Amino acid sequence: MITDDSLVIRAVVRSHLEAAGHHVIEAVDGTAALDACRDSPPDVILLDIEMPGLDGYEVLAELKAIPDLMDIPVVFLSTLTEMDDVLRGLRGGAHDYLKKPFEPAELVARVAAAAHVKKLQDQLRQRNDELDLLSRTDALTGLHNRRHVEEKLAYHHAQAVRHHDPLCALLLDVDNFKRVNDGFGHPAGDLVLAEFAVRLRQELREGDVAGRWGGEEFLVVLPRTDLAGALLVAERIRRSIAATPIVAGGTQISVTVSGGCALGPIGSADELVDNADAQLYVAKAAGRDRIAS
Ligand code: GH3
Ligand code: MG
Ligand code: MG
Ligand code: MG
Ligand code: MG
Repeated sequence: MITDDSLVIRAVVRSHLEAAGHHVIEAVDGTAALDACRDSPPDVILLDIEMPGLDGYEVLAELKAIPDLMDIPVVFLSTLTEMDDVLRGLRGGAHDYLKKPFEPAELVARVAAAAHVKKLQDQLRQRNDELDLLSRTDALTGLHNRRHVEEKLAYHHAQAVRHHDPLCALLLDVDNFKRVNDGFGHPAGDLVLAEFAVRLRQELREGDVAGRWGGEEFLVVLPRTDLAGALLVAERIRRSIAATPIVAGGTQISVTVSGGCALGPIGSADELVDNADAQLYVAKAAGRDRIAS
């Protein structure tokens, strides 16, 4: 994006950059530039300093205050050629500073360098997002891992307290899972857990949270859900598991699941899970393949 109040400068810059294969958009002043950036952030911003309204330094300061825009490289393009002007721009966070009149080849080269920085930044950000997701995900089931589901629970518990909404925690534990491992092998047990997670997810709505709590234990957080609603979900999950054997390694493995359901918000998120755990124990003691609340 070229931001300059001079139509001639915009046209000249555009023609050089387009000749070099860039797609160029124009902004006639600082306000227009900020609006255009919010709409669709460019890879590089060429920025005049002396303009009516916001000057280039002010535009830069605004950009640096907007998280989504702060990493876009800004290249000043100005008739201000004093070292103080240049330093002010660079210290304000500009990527580069070019003086007018500029050498077209130099402009193109400096814009290419800025675009390269932007590309590396985007790759870094994407890689970070991927790592972030991995660090929150249980590798076997693809569900949230324990740490992440604890964070989600804490968040939804706080929301429920604030908005006086009901919230339920459902702790699920595969019945006699040791027998699955003993009878079919640990890898088959893993496949059973993975398929369990698939069926679990199928029964949940958007906004419900499911995580792997431990080996063959799963925590489901049901925001804005009362006990009757939670029991409907829990029963659906229980039936979906019991109804159809899981095919693992060419064999059909029949499993059931028990669940403990607790209504909140009560004291703390931990207490809510403790209550669900106590109910899970009740379900197990009562013969398994059932939900207690
Ligand atoms: P209960 O009905 O009382 O829950 O009986 P259970 O056999 O399911 O309970 P127990 O806690 O005695 O055994 C759980 C088993 O789950 C033991 C453990 O080896 C197995 N397990 C835990 N994590 C995994 C896993 O990631 N993969 C496999 N294959 N097995 C696991
Ligand atoms: Mg100007
Ligand atoms: Mg268990
Ligand atoms: Mg156990
Ligand atoms: Mg178990």
